[in-house]
Amino acid sequence: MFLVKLGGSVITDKARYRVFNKDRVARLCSEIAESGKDVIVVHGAGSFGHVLAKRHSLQDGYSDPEQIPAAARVQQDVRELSLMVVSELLDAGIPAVSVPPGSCFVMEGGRLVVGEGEALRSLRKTGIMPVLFGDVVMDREKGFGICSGDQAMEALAEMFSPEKVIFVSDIDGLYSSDPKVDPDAEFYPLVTEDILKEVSTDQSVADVTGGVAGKMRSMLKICGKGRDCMLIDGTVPGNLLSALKGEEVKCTIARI
Ligand code: IP8
Repeated sequence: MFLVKLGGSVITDKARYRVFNKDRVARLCSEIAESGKDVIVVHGAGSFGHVLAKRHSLQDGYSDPEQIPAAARVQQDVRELSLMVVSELLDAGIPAVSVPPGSCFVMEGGRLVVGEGEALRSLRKTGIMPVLFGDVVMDREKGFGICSGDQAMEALAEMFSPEKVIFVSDIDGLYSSDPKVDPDAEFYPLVTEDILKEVSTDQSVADVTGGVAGKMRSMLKICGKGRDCMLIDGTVPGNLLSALKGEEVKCTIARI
């Protein structure tokens, strides 16, 4: 089984509130279908989640009644995004259903608690792909918090032991600094804990879940079980298909 995260930067315009990149998502879903692989898709929130979450500090948990309408609004926005992603999967011929983490699970101290995941296992047994995503999730300690799609990836990797894990982003891997502004940025084909400490990872717009550094940390956690965990550029047509088929793709691979 393959675990694929479609990052918020590829499926939305992260700088513009609630702008969905329909054509790109349709293409990525077709690549998944064409690969013929058994895949679970998780997706990020992009501008459907991060813009309002940041404005109302939802990632820090409940502190002010003023946050409540924003928490509900973000849940609504990311559900709408998820339904659009699932529509593209269905159109590509993949039976899929959106499973909102905020409606199905809780968090404890900022960590997602999935438990046995009976519903997820049953969906898969039936041949339906459960699609999780970055969401506002109730937290036993903080009232509520933000569960990133990366956290959902960690939980699913634990539960389903995928043979390969692919993070699809708008960049082809980890750099020493932001390659969009620094032409001398060094590319890292491999990331380890030590490399991550050296790197300036302040490379994202309105992002409440840790940007590139957070993603690399998740990748390092997931790759610990003898499986490839890679970050690829999903803006390049064919990259996801190649990665799923095991062909060479420019990427950063996480290794412990
Ligand atoms: O885009 C963030 O999930 P991510 C979720 O996977 C929200 O980091 C609601 C901001």
